[in-house]
Amino acid sequence: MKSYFEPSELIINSDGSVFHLHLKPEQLADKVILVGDPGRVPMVASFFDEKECDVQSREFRTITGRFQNKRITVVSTGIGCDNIDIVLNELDALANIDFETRTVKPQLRQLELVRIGTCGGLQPNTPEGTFVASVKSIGFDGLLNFYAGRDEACDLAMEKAFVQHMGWKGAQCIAHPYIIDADKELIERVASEDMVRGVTIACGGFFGPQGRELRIPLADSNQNEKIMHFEYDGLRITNFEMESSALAGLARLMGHKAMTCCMVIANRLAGRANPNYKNSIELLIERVLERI
Ligand code: R1P
Ligand code: URA
Repeated sequence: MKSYFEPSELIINSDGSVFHLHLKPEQLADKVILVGDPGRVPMVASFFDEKECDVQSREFRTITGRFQNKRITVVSTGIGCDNIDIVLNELDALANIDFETRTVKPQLRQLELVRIGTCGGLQPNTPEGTFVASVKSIGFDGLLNFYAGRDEACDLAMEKAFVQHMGWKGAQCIAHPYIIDADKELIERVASEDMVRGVTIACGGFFGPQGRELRIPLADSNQNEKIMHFEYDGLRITNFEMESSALAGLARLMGHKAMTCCMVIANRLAGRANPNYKNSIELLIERVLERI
């Protein structure tokens, strides 16, 4: 690992905040809730007893405050694993790099990261409104493949079985999936008894990568059919979203605890969707705030 991070590698704004998030080190709590939609940030913070900061930059809105004596930061990531690369690296820098000396702090500060999102359900036990906690994430996004330690962190046997099941060989291997576990203790505590334990595919897109075909045909016309029938070690793939793999993967490599839980808003089996989900996600938010 490098011992000093040049200004081009870790960009710090003139007010001492980190480049994209515009957050300063002292504004970050150890417990962090990540949401995709910036509009979900004030929704989470509406449960806080007090707020200490509210910072907005691009799609990244951050509020830090207190919920029942717990200091919590809620931050929006926008859509996609590319944004998770920015948010996770900047949160980790805020926690573990000294901004004065631009060197790694001697003691790891471990963050607890819980993503609250929305997703598409793929199985009979994941209709609209279901809360799914991702025990494993399958990354169709490729992000973790750029980091050393990826093979040690991932479930290589399941990756092999999945690619074989999909029949994706050579040039037809349209995704090079990486499969990564969420933090087990966090899953037990936050998912508790009332969330479905699932395997989530995090896609680099909402349409083609999730098997949605509008005017352009898919490269693999049986993609979702095969995904729904994949079984490994008693596990089935339950849902599609777009961030859980990069979150679980980067957190693992950085030494943080992370998990994703999502509310199903699109039932891909039945062909139904609930676009008016915004009020019903409050129950999921309350459960995470109680348990984080
Ligand atoms: C797509 O509509 C977005 O919704 C899901 C997906 O992961 C993607 O970000 O999560 P959020 O509701 O948290 O954004
Ligand atoms: N988010 C996704 O990524 N997919 C869905 O189907 C619904 C929400």
